Amino acid sequence: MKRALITGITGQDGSYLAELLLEKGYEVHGIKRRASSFNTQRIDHIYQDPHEPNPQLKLHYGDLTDTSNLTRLISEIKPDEVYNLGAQSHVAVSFESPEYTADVDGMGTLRLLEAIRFLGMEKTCRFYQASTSELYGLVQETPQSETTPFYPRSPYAVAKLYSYWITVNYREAYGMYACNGILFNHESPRRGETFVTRKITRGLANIAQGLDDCLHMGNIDALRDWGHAKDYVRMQWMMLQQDKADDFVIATGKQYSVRDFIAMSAAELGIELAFSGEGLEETGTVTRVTSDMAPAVSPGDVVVRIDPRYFRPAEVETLLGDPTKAREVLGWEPQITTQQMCAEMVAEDLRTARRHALLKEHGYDVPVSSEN
Ligand code: NDP
Ligand code: GDR
Repeated sequence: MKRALITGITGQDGSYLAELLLEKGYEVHGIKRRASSFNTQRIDHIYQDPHEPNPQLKLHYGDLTDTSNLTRLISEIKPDEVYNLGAQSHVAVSFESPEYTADVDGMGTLRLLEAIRFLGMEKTCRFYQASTSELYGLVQETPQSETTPFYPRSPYAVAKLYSYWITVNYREAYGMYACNGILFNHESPRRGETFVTRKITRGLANIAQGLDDCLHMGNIDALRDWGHAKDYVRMQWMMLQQDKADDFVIATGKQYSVRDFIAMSAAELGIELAFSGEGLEETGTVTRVTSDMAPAVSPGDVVVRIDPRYFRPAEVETLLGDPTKAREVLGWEPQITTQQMCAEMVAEDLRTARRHALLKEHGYDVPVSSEN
């Protein structure tokens, strides 16, 4: 039986990857951070009572900033595969906390690689690094492939650039089986609420049910290549099953603007939108409502406004991936389209919004979050 260690197991990708590896018969170990409230919601459905005989999922407290903790865990667990998915993963937040982001997203990777090497496991333990399309930043060619030059545009991307190269370096210097997956944006109903797709699907579902009245957005001209997280974690596992370690771009090869994604999500709720005005004055107004999923919305309602607070000091305007190498070498193809992913996210957020609307109608408190 293979043993895997996942950093970031409580995040979007970590939860899907843990499911996949359990299905494949792995013993899965995950590092979770100590927090003042529960942070395991995404993996609660696969939690196994440690008092039961032979649990296949085991959680350990730890942190990517803590060298001795990581070294001890790797020495005790002796994993065959390490998936480094843990990160301060929000690009806008990295401008607010650049040093912490560098420590976790850059140095954290070095700590893991060095622990594997120091423990003499460099020939037995395979390593996956969660690299990112943000490395391309100010893009030098379109579409972006494994050979496109990098030009990072945020403290997050600069930290991830270090991790990309230190992973390549440990492969070349010590013969480690270490891979970078250069993943383009991928989403799901488990996506963090402050990333743009989830902010949109959740925000519009709340507006449809009368729990909110407007979405406040940043740069809706930004272009992204959005896939489904389930497809992308499958590829993370595939990358560690090859004869030779290598780096791969994972993307759909299709591009949409944030504005397109807003319109696509609204359409899933039976809301037709028209955008008008320019720059900070642009708004999204309801022109037609064609279903009973949005009882609180009427034609003429302004449901999208621009708020400069969500603009970034340096923006990544356009990303479009070329997944040819993944298709040709690994036989990987995404199975879920951007539209299908959007529909799944809207359906899930609508279910929650309906539940909250019902609670509100009967005089109960509805959970609200100040985060956006
Ligand atoms: P999430 O933000 O959903 O998950 C991040 C995970 O990292 C969480 O489990 C979080 O724990 C954990 N984490 C944060 N800080 C630390 C720390 N100091 N020590 C240990 N763990 C920590 O991200 P995703 O699942 O979306 O992404 C997974 C990885 O892939 C990340 O590295 C991200 O940068 C990268 N990536 C993501 C893409 C995407 O589109 N989703 C695209 C390309 C790369 P907690 O739950 O406690 O916050
Ligand atoms: P990104 O994802 O920065 O690409 O990083 P995000 O969803 O945060 O932004 C995508 C684009 O949308 C624009 N945008 C907004 N973004 C947010 N979050 N909130 C808004 O209100 C808003 N309005 C417009 C952004 O400016 C941006 O252009 C994600 C993360 O998962 C990274 O960890 C990962 O490495 C990359 O994807 C690939």
